Amino acid sequence: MATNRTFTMLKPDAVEKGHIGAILEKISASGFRIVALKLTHMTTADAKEFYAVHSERPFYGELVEYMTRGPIVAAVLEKENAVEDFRTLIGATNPADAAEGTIRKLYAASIGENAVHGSDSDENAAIESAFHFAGREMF
Ligand code: IDP
Repeated sequence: MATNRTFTMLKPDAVEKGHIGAILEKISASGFRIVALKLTHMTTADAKEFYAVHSERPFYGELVEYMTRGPIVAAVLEKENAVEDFRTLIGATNPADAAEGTIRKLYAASIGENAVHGSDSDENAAIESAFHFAGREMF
């Protein structure tokens, strides 16, 4: 397994509830190296573009509203097998189905407000990282 990268966001609900420190600690303790990090606030246009793949889904409007209602933490993470291992660490989309000890099980309230994002492929990790960070912001 090659060392590679994934992209994550701590979503507005996680930031509002004061979980930034706890979630970043869990990410670091799980072997991920933070190579880019910032607090940022997505505009409506940003969220629509980021989640364009879901534009035909019934929850799209709700998702865009949620992701723009407050700041998020965006980060790029490095580890062997980063994309797959991070998806395992965050757990299922619906926290009710997430495994014990996963970030969504610990910190998410619902399938909509599920605390954290993790890229689903190496290709999307690169696209999503470039969406939020300039090359000089990734180390
Ligand atoms: P993922 O974030 O686990 O990859 P996706 O299916 O790609 O899940 O969905 C993207 C995001 O859209 C989810 O993380 C969640 O915030 C939201 N979402 C997904 N399904 C629903 C739903 O049925 N109702 C409301 N929001 C949803």
